Amino acid sequence: MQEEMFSVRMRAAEGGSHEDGGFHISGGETLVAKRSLEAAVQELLQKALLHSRGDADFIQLVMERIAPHEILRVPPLPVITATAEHMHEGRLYAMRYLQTLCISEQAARKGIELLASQTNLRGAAIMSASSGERLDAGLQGVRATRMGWTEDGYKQWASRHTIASPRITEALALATKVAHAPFVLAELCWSDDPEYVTGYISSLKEGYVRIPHLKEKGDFSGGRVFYVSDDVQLEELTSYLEKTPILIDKG
Ligand code: PML
Ligand code: MG
Ligand code: MG
Ligand code: MG
Repeated sequence: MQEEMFSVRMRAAEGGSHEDGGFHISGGETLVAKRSLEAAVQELLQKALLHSRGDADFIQLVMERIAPHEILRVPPLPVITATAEHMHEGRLYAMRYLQTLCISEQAARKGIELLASQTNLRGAAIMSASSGERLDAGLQGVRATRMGWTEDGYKQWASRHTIASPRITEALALATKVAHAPFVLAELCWSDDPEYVTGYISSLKEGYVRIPHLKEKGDFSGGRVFYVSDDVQLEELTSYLEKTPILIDKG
């Protein structure tokens, strides 16, 4: 018999809920077997409570059972770390590298400018890879959820990667799900955590490329941009990102 699986998602804000204008502190999500649900909830709760963006006074945790037969399994994207000694070099690298992934110069610039100008972005911006126009409805952002690792997949990956940490493994699971999304050409991300300056550009084509400096320490800016092709069907894309359950499995 297949094990029961649960999707867990957390969001936390300070000064009230996000809807009431609170400041976004942290979000996180995973997909785990029922027997690991308590541990997963505890880990996400800790993430919300111990975040360097602030002191959350609104924390929401949602758990939903997922039918095992609906879950797709994919291996993690390969991980590469680029060289960038400081933010200027990191952003220049990102500008150039995005263009090798069929993102126009204008869209690459708009994506970087968007992340640099947002300190309270919840969910990812959907952006046209050709024009750089933002396409998510009402500029509300779209959240990728319902993804996690299989135990074996995680063990194998962690045994081969010394960089394994909760932050990176969560980001890699999300990036892997997003890379498999219809219409998505690439993702650009850096954390809105003022203590964490490494970001990444990921794609199905080239994998997960970490860029050590995409902002300066102390900066609260950050978030995610999903670059999409001109033929994008937003409903199909949003439904995949929010609903399709994905487990990252052994490579
Ligand atoms: C986040 O923490 O919100 C994003 C994490 C980016 C991880 C980058 C990396 O170190 O690979
Ligand atoms: Mg975060
Ligand atoms: Mg996150
Ligand atoms: Mg794709």
